[in-house]
Amino acid sequence: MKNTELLYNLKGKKVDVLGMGISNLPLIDMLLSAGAYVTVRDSRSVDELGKAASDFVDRGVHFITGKEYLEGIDGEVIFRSPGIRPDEKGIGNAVSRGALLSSEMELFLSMTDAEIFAITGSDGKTTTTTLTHLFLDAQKKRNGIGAAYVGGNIGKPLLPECEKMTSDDAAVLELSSFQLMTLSLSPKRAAITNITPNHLNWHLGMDEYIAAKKRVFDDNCTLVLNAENSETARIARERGENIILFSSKRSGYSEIVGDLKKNIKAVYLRGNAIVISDGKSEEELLDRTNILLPGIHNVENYMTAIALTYGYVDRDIYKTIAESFGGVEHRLELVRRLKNVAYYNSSIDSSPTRTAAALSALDGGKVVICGGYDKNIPFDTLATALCRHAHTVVLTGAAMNKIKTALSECPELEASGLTIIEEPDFTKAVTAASKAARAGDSVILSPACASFDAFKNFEERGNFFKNLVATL
Ligand code: UMA
Repeated sequence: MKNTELLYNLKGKKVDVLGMGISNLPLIDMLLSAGAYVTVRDSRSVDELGKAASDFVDRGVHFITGKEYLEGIDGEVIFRSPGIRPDEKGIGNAVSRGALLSSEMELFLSMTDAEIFAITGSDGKTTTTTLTHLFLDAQKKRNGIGAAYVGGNIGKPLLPECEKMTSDDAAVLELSSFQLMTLSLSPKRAAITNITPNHLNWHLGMDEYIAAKKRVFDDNCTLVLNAENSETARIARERGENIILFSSKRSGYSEIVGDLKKNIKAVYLRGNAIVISDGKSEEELLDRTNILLPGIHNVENYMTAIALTYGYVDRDIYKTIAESFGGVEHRLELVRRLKNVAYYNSSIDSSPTRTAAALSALDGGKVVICGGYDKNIPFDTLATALCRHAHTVVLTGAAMNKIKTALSECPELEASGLTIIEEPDFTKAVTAASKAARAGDSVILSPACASFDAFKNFEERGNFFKNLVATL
């Protein structure tokens, strides 16, 4: 491990940890072991934060909680949780006083020796991150040298693993715009799967959101970009070199690369074959019929992960994993077949584009359960997707009325014959969906919204749904 002294330099220093969630729990433990004086600041009380917080109190951690939790920050170093905006007044005051603003992820990046593979984007980043890790992990095991780690926004902080990492290892990171806002990376390879409006209740606007996503790459890394998304295509034009562009719609190097000529590769479909080309020759990497996961968006996820790992991974590994990988939990996860109806849990679908992608991945009649916490994003794309792909939608949660309005304004509503059922109670919404389903249909929980109106997170919502489906 390089830079061990970074952590141990904090011995005897005052450190403020903002937010005690998934990211910062192991950090607090490591700071205490390194001899720092730790103050944890969180809008939630020690009681709400639970046993982990009271255990930290016993170990000497000072807690400041409640409405004014960011007032009077006096540490030399501040570690920010992803969900806390860096421009909060209390943080700004501390920084102008000379405090260093950092994060658990930044500390990890400055301490690790592993090669970094970084993935961000509005949709598809968790599946792409998982695939990238599976590919590299299989290759490292085959070679018998090094290991592949996976972490970040996917839900696993990697800081505690840092000590055992060497330059033979790879760390695959899923990074959110919240994390990227204050991060500088030096990845070996980075990917932006796509950029569509998301988290606009947290970001000040699209410009800030896009600027955060662009922090995932530096001048030296190879950058993987989606040629079919207007924002990522714009980034490709701005950068102009050292890019792997992928496209599931166009076929052929020059069709995708156009005028960009400097060290550009393209990944695309030639018939069913996913190929890579440098403009001179094509190399076949995987047949899409080997991919177990449904939908063209999953073909795109494979294209991204293959582009990220191209040159690092033997071709047969792509095939072995494509044939066996059944998907990440809560992402179009098949829960049960009952009376010839398939029930899918896609609780991760917390944006309209994600729901649209999930719906287009499944064939046959569909009943969709939609709604949840309102992130202040437009629902017109969701309304169109529902009209095109579903015969019934069951609306629930806090955003129910907003989605209903978007549907009533959708020009395709009348011709689609979509049945709209309103059921604020989530349990009753699931029952209503099962009653509306006909033999051969799918019932899909694909909320197009975050879960925080009724659940702790999307996992809790997905598990609750799975339990309800089990009792139908
Ligand atoms: N908190 C405040 N004030 C705030 C925000 C949060 O006091 O304004 C407190 C909360 O009470 C909580 C603590 O800060 O106790 C930490 O909350 P957090 O949600 O910011 O951070 P973590 O629990 O560490 O979780 C974060 C990611 N959450 C967010 O970015 C909101 C997790 O992604 C991620 O898995 C985890 O780090 C990994 O280390 C979740 C997510 O929804 C799944 N991410 C978004 C997405 O994928 O679309 C970005």
